[in-house]
Amino acid sequence: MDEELQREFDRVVAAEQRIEPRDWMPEGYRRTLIRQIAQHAHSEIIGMQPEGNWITRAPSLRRKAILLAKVQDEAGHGLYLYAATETLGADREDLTQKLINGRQKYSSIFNYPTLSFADVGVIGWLVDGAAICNQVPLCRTSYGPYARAMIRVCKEESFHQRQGYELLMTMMRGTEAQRRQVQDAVDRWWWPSLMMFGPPDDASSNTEQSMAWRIKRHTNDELRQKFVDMSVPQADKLGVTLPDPELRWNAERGHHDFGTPDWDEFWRVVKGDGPCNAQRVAHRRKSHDDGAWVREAATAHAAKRAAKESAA
Ligand code: BYC
Repeated sequence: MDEELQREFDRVVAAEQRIEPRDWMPEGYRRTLIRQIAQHAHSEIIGMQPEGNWITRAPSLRRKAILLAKVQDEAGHGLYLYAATETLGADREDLTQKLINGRQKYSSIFNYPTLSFADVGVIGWLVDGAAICNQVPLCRTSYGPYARAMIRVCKEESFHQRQGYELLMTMMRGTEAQRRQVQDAVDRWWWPSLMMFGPPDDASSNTEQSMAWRIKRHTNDELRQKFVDMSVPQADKLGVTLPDPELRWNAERGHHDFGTPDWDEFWRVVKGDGPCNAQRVAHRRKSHDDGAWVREAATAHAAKRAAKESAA
């Protein structure tokens, strides 16, 4: 029986059809999806903090409204993704506990500080740009609810990226000090953005199996290369220098060559020792605690209603 179910699963995946919540799936597939989607959800929720830092200090009403909308979108992305994990049998409260107890990961990128308003623009351009590069292929991931969530997420991400690029264009047309601020932000965010794609393929423990299951559609290095190739002309147009002396066009490969990210730094940040890890998790834990009364009130309300309905 199990063999038959496995054959059907393999057939659906190979035929580029979608596995749905009601379908049989190997336990490892379910676990891998919960791991990846939960990390993705946590990243969206933790990712609200670095930019949220600038909402009260945005330089104009227009910039504040844009930033508010973007940060709210991220909360929405987190919710779709937590909902997708629930279709796999995960429990959202359990995932939240794992995040605030440091037992589940979120993207390394959100452990760096946002030091100036130019960081808001650079996060939009580079961080959301990297997110799009990584997530557009996930619209074709083999698990239906994840693939469908990604379609909407990607539409919103592309607005996020454009708002960032437009902000930077505006600053680059401004004063010399503003241009310096943009360059400084690019210098700080470039390498961490390359690290978002995960470790090099030969150090990526999950890629091979995730590619076979068509959860991942490209390897970490393939997507990182795509991102570099995409960003170089954008940096040129913006008038900033990407902080990599080894970055150059390789006509033979038809791609840019580029330097090696500091993988020791990456693993330190992933293991919890980045510039803002402790602060990000503490903030998330406090928000969760502060929200306890809302959850209690909602649960009490639901129980009362259920009691009323059953009495009626
Ligand atoms: N940071 O075998 P690998 C966003 C972990 S949200 C931390 O290659 P995989 C946005 C990895 O989990 C951005 N940890 O893993 C939000 C694994 O550890 P475990 C998030 C990382 O899963 C708000 C180990 O290292 N995007 O863009 O095959 C505002 C070995 O790695 C990282 C997603 O989550 C990292 N950067 O590939 C703006 C997209 N990289 O779990 C923007 C969905 C790796 O075995 N996720 N690790 O203990 C994916 O596409 C894949 O999970 C990854 C990693 C490419 C990220």
